[in-house]
Amino acid sequence: MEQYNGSQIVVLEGLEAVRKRPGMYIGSTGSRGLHHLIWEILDNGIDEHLAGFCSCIDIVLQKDGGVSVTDHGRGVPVDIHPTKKIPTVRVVYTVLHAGGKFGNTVYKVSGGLHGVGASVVNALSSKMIVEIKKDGKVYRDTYENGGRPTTELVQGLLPIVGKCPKNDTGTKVIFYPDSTIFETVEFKPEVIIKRLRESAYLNKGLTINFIDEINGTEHIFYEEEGIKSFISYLTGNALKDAAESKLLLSEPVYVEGKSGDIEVEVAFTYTNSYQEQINSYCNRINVVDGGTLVTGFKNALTRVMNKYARELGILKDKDENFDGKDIRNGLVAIVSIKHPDPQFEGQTKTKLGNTDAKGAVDDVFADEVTRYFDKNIEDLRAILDNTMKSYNARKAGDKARTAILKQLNDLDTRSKLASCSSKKSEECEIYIVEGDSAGGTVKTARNRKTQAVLPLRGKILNVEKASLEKILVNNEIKTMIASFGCGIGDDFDINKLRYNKIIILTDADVDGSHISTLLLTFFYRFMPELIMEGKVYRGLPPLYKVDYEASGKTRKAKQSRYLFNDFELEKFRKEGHKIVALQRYKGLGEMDADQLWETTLNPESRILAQISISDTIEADEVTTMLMSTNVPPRRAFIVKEAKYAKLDV
Ligand code: 1YM
Repeated sequence: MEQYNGSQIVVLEGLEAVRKRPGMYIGSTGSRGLHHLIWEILDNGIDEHLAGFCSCIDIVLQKDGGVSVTDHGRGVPVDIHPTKKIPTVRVVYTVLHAGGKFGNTVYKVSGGLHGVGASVVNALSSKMIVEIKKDGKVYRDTYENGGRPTTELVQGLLPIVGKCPKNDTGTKVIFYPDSTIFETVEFKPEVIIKRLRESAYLNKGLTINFIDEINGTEHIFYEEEGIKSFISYLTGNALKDAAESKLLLSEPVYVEGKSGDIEVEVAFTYTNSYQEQINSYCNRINVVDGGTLVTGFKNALTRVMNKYARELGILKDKDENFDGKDIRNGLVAIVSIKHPDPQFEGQTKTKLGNTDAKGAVDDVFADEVTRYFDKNIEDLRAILDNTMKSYNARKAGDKARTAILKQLNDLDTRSKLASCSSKKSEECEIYIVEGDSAGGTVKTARNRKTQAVLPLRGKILNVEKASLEKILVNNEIKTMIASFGCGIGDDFDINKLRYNKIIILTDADVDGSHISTLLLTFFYRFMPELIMEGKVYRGLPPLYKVDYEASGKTRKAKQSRYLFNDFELEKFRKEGHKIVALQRYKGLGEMDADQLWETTLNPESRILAQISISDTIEADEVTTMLMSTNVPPRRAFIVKEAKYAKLDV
């Protein structure tokens, strides 16, 4: 074992801090956090591609539970670090770097939850091996138990463990996630594949090989046309699921350019749907909430299209400009920029704040797309045609909608809604409950002052393909909008919301999750601010009630406890309690009012999962998936991993 000098002890204290609060560094210790370890190492390899030194990365999901990531770049430096006096590679893997910025490559992946650094992965691994090929030599460093070095240095340097051709260079990292830290250490190939595909689209020319040794499969990702092919992939998916969807352009439009230090790429097409979808990336990080780069794109698109509409005589002198909304009707776009100093804003750091990004995207996109349309007049006409249709439909719809909305305000909701007596929205909550019978129990059990209950009968309308006018005819939805009090679509005003929390409460079965997904789809499409502002929650009723004798020393009194999932049950069993009785709840209906209050309604003891949109593409894929009726919806796609508290009763 190595003797640690002073600085190494400080280093280990840093890594110890990561082990104590892993959530702060990788978001969670669930499956999402686990996969984050791979992205962290992978991003270092991708940085090397971006710096121009690496065209191929290999990832192997090993049978022994390890993951190996290999790039063929320069290799992490192995020389002695000027201040730390240990090999630079060991600094990279054992020193915690604030913000994860290290080295001096211009476009490093950093910000948001990314870029916490390779040392965090080491801290959360039971074992890690780093192998570097450089100058015809192979070096290896090894760590155990959260980053403790196990390789003895020779005069401050790593030992040479082999030889290789001089032109064979690169970095290989193998890590084994620590099973005492993660709730699961099982990687999901489909999650990895999705991410690698996205990486290939965002890094054109990079080849990513994925070998899944556990399932015996291999995948190669390579996208010569980058985000242009990404658009084809996204719309291709939508078209497969909805036979009636059509593309308005023969192929996606792709433009690129540079403004100062900022590189801009945009690809887009149009479908005949009512929605617009703009996915934005800064330094390959998905900026879910958009920001300046999206504003720049929208401004330029609106300006350019209006200019053409006038030149072609579609808009006359006396006509007002087309609204951006009409121009973007059916749009599917990707805006990707590379920025030397990105500022990510908002609570979740998912919005770009740099003002220069707005101007850069606006300039580059306006110039380049004008050049494109001058040569491709039929694409231009197809889009303007579509804009005109949207404009006319909106004008016609406006009248009908105003009438319905007016009627909504007068709607008598008392028949279904059990409202609460308080009028202070900050203390009020509304439970949307599956079915009349569960709704009845919730009505009995609730706190009448602050908790309102709205039982939903059967399934709500699938809103994905329906226009707003059609949706407003649906009774369940009408009641919901009327209860919330904040309007819908363009007329939505979150300040008028009557409740501080909207809590979806369904059974923990397939039907329940379908209803819950339909509701989320509705919110996502027509009241997205509800989700963005963190107003929407899912109630998590317990799955089990155990009666047990505590394994403690003195008292052997019988106790009971609610457990919320199988993971908790397994953990509880491992704790060695003697289980006397185990009850599995099949639905909300099986609980009496007291139990329901204690486990699901009481703010002191209930568990709520806040809904957030963690990934626009995923959210859109789920809503698209819902269009085809026979695909079972995936659960929990935008549910933040819930924290499972124990409830002692
Ligand atoms: C599978 C993971 O980490 N590759 C990698 C990392 C680095 C370099 C090359 C690199 C960067 C620089 C100079 C530079 C890193 N180096 C450092 C640091 N793959 C993987 N490949 N030479 C090599 O940024 O200037 C941090 S990461 F700081 F040591 F230079």
